[in-house]
Amino acid sequence: MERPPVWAMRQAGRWDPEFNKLRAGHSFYEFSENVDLAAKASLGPKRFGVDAIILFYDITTLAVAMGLPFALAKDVGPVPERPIRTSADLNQLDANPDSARFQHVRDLLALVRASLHDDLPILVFAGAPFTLATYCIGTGKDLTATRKFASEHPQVWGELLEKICSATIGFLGTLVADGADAFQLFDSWAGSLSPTEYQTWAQIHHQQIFTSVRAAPSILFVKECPYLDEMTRSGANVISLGVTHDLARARARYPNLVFQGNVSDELLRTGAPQQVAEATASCVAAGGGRHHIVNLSHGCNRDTPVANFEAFVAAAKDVRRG
Ligand code: 1CP
Repeated sequence: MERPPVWAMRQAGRWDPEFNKLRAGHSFYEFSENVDLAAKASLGPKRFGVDAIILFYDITTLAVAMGLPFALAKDVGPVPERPIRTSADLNQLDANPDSARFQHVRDLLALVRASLHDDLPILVFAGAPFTLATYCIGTGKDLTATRKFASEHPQVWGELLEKICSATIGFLGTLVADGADAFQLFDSWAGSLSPTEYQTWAQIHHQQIFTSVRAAPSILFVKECPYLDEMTRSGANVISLGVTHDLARARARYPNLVFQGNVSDELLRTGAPQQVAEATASCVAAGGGRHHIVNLSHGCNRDTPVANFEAFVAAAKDVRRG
């Protein structure tokens, strides 16, 4: 390929009217565990010309497989039926769930692979232990509440991170062995941690996961992460950048790393197609044409106009001709 590939985090989602049609009338987990529907959702963005398909499930899918059921609360996000509080709660969580517990994801991978006939690579993903743990204790991106929990229940918190780390290695290792072409680790909310918290709650787990799952290329995403050097030392092959990072400078500093990003997801939500096209062209130029995946700074927002997503993909693909 003579141009960098393009795809977007959350490329399948509520910004896409075709996705909403499919999703109507189903609860989130019922929908994502229905292999036919989840395959259609995963494949939907293909019509926009993206260069990879991301399997449709959620970071909480693994927690469900570990034994913690979730429901999707409207306008909030995933909420556990019974948040983890005590070591008794923790004992209910399986750190090495049998792969039958996420068989629907394995079946989804097989079905999407059969439908694609090797046209496009398939990406799988997991939440990193810190971000997934915040959902398991019911705090999500409320860092003050997460810190309070961690200081009041240090042992439960530490063991929860360890358990999720172990389950994540098993989950991603299984999907990669099943034929996933690359995997992404999302530590969405770790970018707001202090340096010490980042080290103990995020970085050591990233390193463990990237050291253990080596059979496919790996991507690390931390939303607007101030610790870029730490990210580059995580062992991931690809590092996601946000709007607070300078892609050209990161490129010069780490010539051999692959960078993903960093067109503003906010611009896709609020800008005009022409502005999106210009920002995407600048992003491709800043990436230098190699070792770069054109992507957004964060997931595609639900209010993103379809015309802007189209402009993003088209501009990424047009650059060499322009
Ligand atoms: O009704 C719906 O369909 C709900 C929206 C939604 C979607 C489309 C949720 C609930 N999950 C998903 C699928 C999903 N989640 C994908 C596959 C789609 C694709 O990429 O094409 C992926 C990669 C995720 C990952 C995910 N879920 C992350 C990490 C990436 C990120 O954006 O930071 C996180 C933090 C979640 C939690 C989550 N799940 C759903 C919502 C609304 C949220 C965010 C809640 C919050 O903001 O706290």
